[in-house]
Amino acid sequence: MGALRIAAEIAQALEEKAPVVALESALITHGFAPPANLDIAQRMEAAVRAEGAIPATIAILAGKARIGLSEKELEQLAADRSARKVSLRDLPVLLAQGGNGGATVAATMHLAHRAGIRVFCTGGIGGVHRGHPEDASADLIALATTPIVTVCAGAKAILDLPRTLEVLETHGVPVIGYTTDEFPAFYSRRSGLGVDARVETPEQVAQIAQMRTTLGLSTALLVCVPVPEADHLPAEEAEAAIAQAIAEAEEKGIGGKAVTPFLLARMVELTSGRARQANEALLLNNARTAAHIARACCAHAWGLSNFKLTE
Ligand code: PSU
Ligand code: MN
Repeated sequence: MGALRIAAEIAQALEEKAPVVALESALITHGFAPPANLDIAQRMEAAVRAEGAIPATIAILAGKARIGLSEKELEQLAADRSARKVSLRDLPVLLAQGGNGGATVAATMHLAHRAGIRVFCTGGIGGVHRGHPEDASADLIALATTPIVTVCAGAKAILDLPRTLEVLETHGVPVIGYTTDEFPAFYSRRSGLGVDARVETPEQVAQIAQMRTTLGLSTALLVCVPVPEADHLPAEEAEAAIAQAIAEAEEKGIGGKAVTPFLLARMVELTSGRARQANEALLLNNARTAAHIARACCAHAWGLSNFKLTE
C-alpha cells in the first residue's frame, strides 16, 4: 500500500467489508493535554467497538502514515508533546522527513480514504476563522474532494459558522443534521443556522452516501450530531468565552495553525472546564453514531458501482 501502514485487524475488516470508523489524532496531540488525551482516545476507540465497528485511529509515527495504532503506540503518541499538527500540506513533508504527528480532519480524511475507509469521526471540523476570511482550514478542501462520511458536532464554534457553511455550499458538500434541523455549534446544540437536510437514522445517511457515489460525486457528506443535552454549553455562555479567547489571540498575535489549539485551550480555562466536558461528551457521542453509520453503510452494500440510477 505504498506510504500507508494499515494495522492487520483493520486490513482484515476492510477485506471482509466489515464496518470501520477512522478517528483523527490532532485531538490527541493538540486538543487535549496528558493524561486526558490518551483517556479520550481510548474511550473513543472503545465506544466504536461497543457499537460493533472497528476503530482506526490515524496518525503519523516515525514518518509513517499509520491506519490503526496499537495500545502502546497510542500511548507513545499521547506522550509526545513535540508531535506536529499535520494537515494536508504537512503530510508529504513529514512522511519524507520523519517524525510524529497528529492528523487533522483534512489529513485523516485523506489517509482514511486512501486506505478504503468510508466513515470518519471527529469532534468539530475546521473552517473559516472569524475576522480572518483568508484563514480557511484545509479541512474544507478535504471535505470538497474526499468521498467519506464525516461525523462531527458541526464546525468548531470559535469559527465564523455562516462563512464556513457558505464555503461548504460552494464546494457541494451536503450538510446533514442528524436528528436536528440546525447546524450544531460544537459546544452548543444550536447555532440558529440551518442544514441542507435532516435525517433520523443511520440508514438514511447510508442512502444519501450511496446516492452520492452513484452520481459520481466525490464530496464528503457532513453528518452533524448535536452535543448531548446533559453536557452542552448554552450558546450565550460559549459565545462570551469565544469572544474573549479571540480577543486574546489577536492581542498576542497568534495566527495560522496555532490559532485553533490556542482558542480551544482558552475555552476550557474560561469556562472552568465545561468546554472540555462538552468536547469529551460530543466526541464519544460522535464515535457511537459513526459506528452505527458504518454498520448501516455496510448493510446497504454502499459503494457497489452497479447500483443503477435509472430505476
Ligand atoms: N483540536 C485542537 N486543535 C486542533 C485540532 C483539533 O484542539 O488544531 C485540529 C482539528 O483536527 C482540525 C484542525 O481539523 O485543527 C483545524 O485547524 P486548521 O484551522 O489549522 O486547519
Ligand atoms: Mn485554522
